[in-house]
Amino acid sequence: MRVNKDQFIEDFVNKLVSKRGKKIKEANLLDKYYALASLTRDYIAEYWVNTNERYLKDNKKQIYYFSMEFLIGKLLISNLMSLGIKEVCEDGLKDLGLDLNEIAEIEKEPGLGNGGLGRLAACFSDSMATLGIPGYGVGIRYKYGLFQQKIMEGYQEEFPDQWLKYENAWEIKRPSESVEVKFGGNVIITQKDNRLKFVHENYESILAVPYDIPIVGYKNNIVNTLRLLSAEVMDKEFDYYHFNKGEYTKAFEDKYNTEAISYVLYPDDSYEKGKILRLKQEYFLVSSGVQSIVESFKKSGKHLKEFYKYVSIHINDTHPALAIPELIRILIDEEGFGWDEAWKITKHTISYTNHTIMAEALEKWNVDMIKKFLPRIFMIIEEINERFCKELWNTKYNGDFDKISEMAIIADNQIKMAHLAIVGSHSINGVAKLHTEILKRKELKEFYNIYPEKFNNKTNGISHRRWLLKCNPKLASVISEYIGPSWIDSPESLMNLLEFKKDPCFKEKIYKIKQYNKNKFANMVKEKYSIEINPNSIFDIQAKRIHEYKRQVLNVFHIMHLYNKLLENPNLDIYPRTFIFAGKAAPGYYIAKETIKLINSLGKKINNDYRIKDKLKVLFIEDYNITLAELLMPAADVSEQISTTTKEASGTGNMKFMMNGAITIATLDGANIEIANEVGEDNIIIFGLKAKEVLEIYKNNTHNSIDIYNEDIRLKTVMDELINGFLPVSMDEFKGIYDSLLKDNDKYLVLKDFCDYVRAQEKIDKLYRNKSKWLEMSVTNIAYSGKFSSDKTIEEYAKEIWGAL
Ligand code: F58
Repeated sequence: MRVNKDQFIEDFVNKLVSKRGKKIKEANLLDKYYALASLTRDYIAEYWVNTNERYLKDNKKQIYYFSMEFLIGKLLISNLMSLGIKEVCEDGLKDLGLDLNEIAEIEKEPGLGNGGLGRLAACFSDSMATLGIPGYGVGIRYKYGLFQQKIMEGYQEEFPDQWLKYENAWEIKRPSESVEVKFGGNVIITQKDNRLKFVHENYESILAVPYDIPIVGYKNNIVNTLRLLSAEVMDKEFDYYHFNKGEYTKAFEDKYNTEAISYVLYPDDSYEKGKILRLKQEYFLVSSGVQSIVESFKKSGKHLKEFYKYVSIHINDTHPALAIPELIRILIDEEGFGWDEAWKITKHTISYTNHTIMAEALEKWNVDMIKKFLPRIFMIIEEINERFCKELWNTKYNGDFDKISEMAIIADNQIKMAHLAIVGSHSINGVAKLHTEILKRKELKEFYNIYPEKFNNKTNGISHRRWLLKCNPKLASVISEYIGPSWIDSPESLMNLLEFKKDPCFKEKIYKIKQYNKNKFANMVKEKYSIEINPNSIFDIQAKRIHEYKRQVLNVFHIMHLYNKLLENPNLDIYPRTFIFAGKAAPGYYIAKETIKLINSLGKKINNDYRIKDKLKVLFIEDYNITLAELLMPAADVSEQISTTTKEASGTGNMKFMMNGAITIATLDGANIEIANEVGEDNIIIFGLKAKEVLEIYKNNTHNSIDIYNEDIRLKTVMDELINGFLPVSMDEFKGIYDSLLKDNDKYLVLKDFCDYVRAQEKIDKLYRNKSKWLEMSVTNIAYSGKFSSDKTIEEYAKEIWGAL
C-alpha cells in the first residue's frame, strides 16, 4: 500500500484522539500501541474487503483449515511489513519522538497454541495469504490461551494467560454471524415420504460467536481471514431469580459453564470433567465452522452436490475430525441428502494431517460420552463404522474378525478418531518423509494396504517472513545486500548465498550479526534474571515442548558430564558454553515437570560454582512463546534436535534455527533427515541410533538400560548424581526420572544414545574454534533453509491435496 510519512503522521495523531481520546503528550505506551494497531487495521480493511469480494467473484476453491491451535504471534510489525509500510511508520514515529519497536513490544501475544502443530497452522495461514489462496483458518478464541508459565523455586507453575485483558486490536466481532451448537438431548426418528427423519430434541444450545482476524499477504494486497469462535450463552445472561435472592454464583452458573468451552486450550483431561470439556471444544469448533461454511456456500447459488468442488476442509490432526459426521449430519438432516451422496461429498471435502505416532496422543473417545453429549453425531459415526466394517468384510478381510476389530472406528467402547479421519477423508498426510513412511509401513499399515492412494507426504515448512525477515532484520538485510531481495518472494534463491560461503568479508558480517543477536539476548537475560552470560560463549539452545521423547534429559546429562569433567580438572580446555532451555510441560505430565526442575536445579548449582570459571552456564527461560522464539532463533549457535529417532514427526524449530544460521546437532529423525540431505553431512552434526535400529530395539526388546548404566562410568556418575544429594534438592526429587531410565528400561533410549551424543558435542566444541569453518557451515545452512519455506509446502498441499492451484 502507499502512504507517505506526512500522511501517516496525520493519521496516527488523529487516531490517538479518536480511539484513545488523547494527544501525543498525554498518551502512554498502551494508547500509542492501540492507536497504531487500529490505524494499521484501517489500512488493512480496504484490502480485506476487496479480497473477500474477489474470492466471491473468482469462484475459486475455498480452503478451510480447522485447527484447535493457531500460534500466530504478535501482529503489529508483521502486518506493517506485509503492507510494505514499516519503514514509513518507523520514520513517522521517529519524527514524533516515538520508537516503533518499543510500541510493538507492548502487544500481547495470543497464546492460542501449544507447539509445532499450532505454529504450523499460523505459517500455513501466512503462506496461503501470500500465495493468494482463498484460505480461512478456523479455530477457537481461548480467553486464557494455553497457560502462562512461571518458574517458581525451579518448578513450572501455571497461570491464566490474560492476553485479552485489554482488547485484541486486530479482531472484528461478528455477532450477526453467530451459530447455534447443540449438545445433549435425544434424537427422535420418524418416517416421512419413505425417508427417515432425525429430529434432535431437548438439547442444550450454545452460541458460537465469530471473531475475524486479518491475515495479511506479503505485499500482494491480499488479506485472508482467521476466524476464531467464542462460546456465549444463547439468551439468558444470568438467572434473575437467584440474583435477586443474593445467590450471585448460582445466578451466573449457566453463563460460566457455557463460556468455559472457550476459556483454555487443553484443559487437564486426566479427569472426566476435563475430557467432557475437551470433547465439547472440539465439537463446538467443527459444528460452528461447518455450519457457517455450508451457509455461505448456499448463498453462492451453487448446488450442494458440488460442495467438494468448491470447498476443502483440512483437519489439523484428529482434533477436528468430528467435522466428518457433522458435515454428513447437515447434508442429511438439514439439506435432505441421502447417505451415499452425503458420504461422497464429505469424503471428497475433507483431508487430514497426522502429526504424531505417539500412542498417547492418538485420540480416543469413550462411546458413552459421545452418545450422551452428541447423540446424533454418535449415530452417524456408528453408521460410518458399520459400513466400513462391511466394506472390509466384503473385500480383503472376509472372516478376519481380529483385523476388522483392530481397524474398526468403534471398538472396546471407544471411538478411534484417527480411524474416523482416515475413513472419512480423501487424503492423509504425514509431515516429513520418515514420518509418512512410518505411518504407511507401521502405525497405519492396515489402512495404507486398503487405501494406498489416500496416503501422501507433505514435509512441514516455516514462514521465512516471520522466521528471518521479521525476527532477524540485520541478517535479512545483509542477505539482500549480497544476493538481492528476490529471496523474499522466492526463498529457494537463498541458495545464491553459497557463492559467498568462503567470502571472508561476508562471513565477518554474518559473525557480527550473530554476536549482535547474542548480545541482545544476553541483555534480556541480565535484565530479567540478573544472570550474566558470556556472549562469546557458544549459545546452545533447546527450545520446544518438554517431553520425554524430545530428550531434554539427554542434553542435561551431557551438561552434567561436562561439569563433572571440569570439577575434576578446572583447567580443562572446554570452549565456554551457555546452555539455554525453553518450553512448557503439559500440566499433568509429572516427568516433564520434573525435567524443568532438574534443569533449574542444575543451573542453580553450575551458575554459582566459581570453580568452573564461567565455562558453563545453564538457563531455563520461562514462558516459551513465539515472541521469545523470535529472540532465541537469531541468537543460537547450536540447535538441539535430539529426539529419539522415529518419535519426532517432523519438527519445525529445526528449520527456524537453521534459517538463522545455527548448526544443528541432531538424530536422523523427522525433518532432520531432510535438512541433513540438503546441507550435507559436513554441515550438520548427526549422532545416535538410526530409525531401523530403534524399530528393531522396540520390536525385539533388545535394550537393557541397566547394562549401559553399568558399563559407562560417565553415565553412571551422572545418573547417580540425580539421587545422591549432588544437586541442591531432596534426594528423591528426581527419582521419577531416574526410575524411568533404569526401572522402566529407558523407553526413549537416552542411555543408548548418550555416548554418541557426547562424541557429537565434542565435535561441536572443536568446530566452533575454527571460526572460518563454522561460519561457512552457518552460511550453508541459511542457504539451504529456503527449501523449508511453508510457501513451498502450501503449494504442494494446494496442488496435490486440495486441488486449489
Ligand atoms: C508437532 N505436534 C510434532 N502436537 O510434534 C512436530 O514433530 C511437528 O513438526 C509439528 O507437530 C507440526 O507438524 C504437536 O505440536 C501437539 O502439540 C499435541 C496437541 C494435542 C495434545 C498433545 C500435544
